Amino acid sequence: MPGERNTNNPELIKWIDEVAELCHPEKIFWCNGSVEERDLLTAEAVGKGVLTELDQSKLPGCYYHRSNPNDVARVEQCTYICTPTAAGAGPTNNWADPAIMYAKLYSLLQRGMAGRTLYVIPYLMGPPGSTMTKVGIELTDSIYVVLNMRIMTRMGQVACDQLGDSSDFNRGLHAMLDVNPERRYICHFPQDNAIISVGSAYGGNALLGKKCLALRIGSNLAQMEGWMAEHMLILGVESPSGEKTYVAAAFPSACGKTNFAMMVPSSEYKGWKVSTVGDDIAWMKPDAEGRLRAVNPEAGYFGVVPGTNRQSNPNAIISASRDTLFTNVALTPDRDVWWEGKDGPPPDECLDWKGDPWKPGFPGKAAHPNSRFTAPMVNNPMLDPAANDPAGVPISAIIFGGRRANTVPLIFEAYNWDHGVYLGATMGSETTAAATGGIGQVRRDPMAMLPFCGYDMGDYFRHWLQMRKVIEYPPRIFHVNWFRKDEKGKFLWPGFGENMRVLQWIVDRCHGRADAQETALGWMPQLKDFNIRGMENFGPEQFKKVQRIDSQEWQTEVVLQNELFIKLNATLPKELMFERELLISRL
Ligand code: OXD
Ligand code: MN
Repeated sequence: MPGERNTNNPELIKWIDEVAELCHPEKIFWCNGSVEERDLLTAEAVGKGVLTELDQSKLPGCYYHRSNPNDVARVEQCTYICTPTAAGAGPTNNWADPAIMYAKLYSLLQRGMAGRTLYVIPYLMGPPGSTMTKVGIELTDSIYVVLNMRIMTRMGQVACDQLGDSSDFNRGLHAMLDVNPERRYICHFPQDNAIISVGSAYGGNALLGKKCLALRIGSNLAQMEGWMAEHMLILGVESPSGEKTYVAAAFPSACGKTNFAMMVPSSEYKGWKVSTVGDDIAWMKPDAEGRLRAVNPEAGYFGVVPGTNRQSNPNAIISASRDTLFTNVALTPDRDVWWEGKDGPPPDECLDWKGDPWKPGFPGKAAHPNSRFTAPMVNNPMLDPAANDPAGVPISAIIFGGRRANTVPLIFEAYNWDHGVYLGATMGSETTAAATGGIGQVRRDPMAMLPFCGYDMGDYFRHWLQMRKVIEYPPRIFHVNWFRKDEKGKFLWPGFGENMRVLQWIVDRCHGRADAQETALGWMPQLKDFNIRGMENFGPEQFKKVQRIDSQEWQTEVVLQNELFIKLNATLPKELMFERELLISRL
């Protein structure tokens, strides 16, 4: 029967009893992950107006959701790391004393689920049977969260089976309360392997497996257990001769990780195949042969919708064409979805993401800039055959990148691991709509982990440096910038499928085949080392521009890079200060 208890795990039952006593739900529903359960909960969500059924002939299994307009993105100002000391969280996180925060949250949660259902979601982060996989239990009063978690994780019986009677699971408690920004707290208690999130139903705040467990708690577990929890996509590249190379890449939120992870190589690259292991998170650990292996802990994509179309990301369009939830896009009268940047003309009329009538020419956007699709990864035609492999995939290259209109060249390679860590640690990017706050300012976002590292950032850098000692064959480290502009504000690099040219140089470097020139920033391809054959409007002149190192810009950049280092002064590893000195002397 759907909803019935499906485990006898004593610790789990005890914890749920305690939460039920605190929150007073009307009933408890244990999720088993079956299709029957999905259909039942979907029908209930439609009945309650939480979901709207889309045109099932066009979009089978797809539903539409509109969130509270005050709740559309991650809220970094309400996100806390509650470690015993403030130093544990470090200067880049909001810290709260665990006892004080638990007391505040418990008082908010008193009878916080009265008249509502408490759903028990057992889930896995990682492929079933993998030694890297972790079990989480999310307790939530949001049916929307249940249906999202069902797509984003391996959820239900499979997780109960992996857990057995063990007490080693992450305890995640989520309650919407009155979805009030004044009572919104996303709190992490690493020493208890616990998360409490209240007052929001937005993905990154409420789907606790993703940012909360896989990154903030995950980074703590990784540091203790000797592995790496990173905000990285994982993709495979197969050459025409069948050689397969895997790379992991860290770009800040909403900088095209999903597009890159699902890239279709441009027409020049017939016979080359890119395949997706993951689009957002990588858990990586050295294997017995001394190579770094990665799994994608997730089972779905929670992708940014605006700008997604058949040209920018055909595989995302296919992935989101069935069994997908759309959040905060626009709804057309014929129950289709629309967003800015979708293929074809805009609808004559529709309802915008707030539910208000919208027509082309209206001042506001029809879809929220951070509107999302939640799609199962099995829908992706390019899903890598090893995406469910418990052993993970061997990583040959790590790529860091940001959104930078100037200063940073298209591609260069670090001299060695420590220099690569420096490149990651000094990453900068212009802010986007994935988090609330200003858009377009450059902020330092080390390893794209600024909002996600669950402990002191200086210690996190130290952990990166330490990992080199246990990886016999470390991946090479690269830096990319797809977003450099010319003096007229036009992008210098076409991006999308043409990024395969950059990927080819990276892969060739990994296999010791491509040449490079030593520069102040690192190893750089010269024109002879980089394939621009068949490119329209991109010749030697453009290559020179997109790769240019402007010493004036770099003088400013090294000063700006130091701002974060000064903030992290107490724990910043010496190696990174030396790398900075070396860079300055090379410049
Ligand atoms: C995301 C993010 O949703 O990074 O993946 O904000
Ligand atoms: Mn992300």
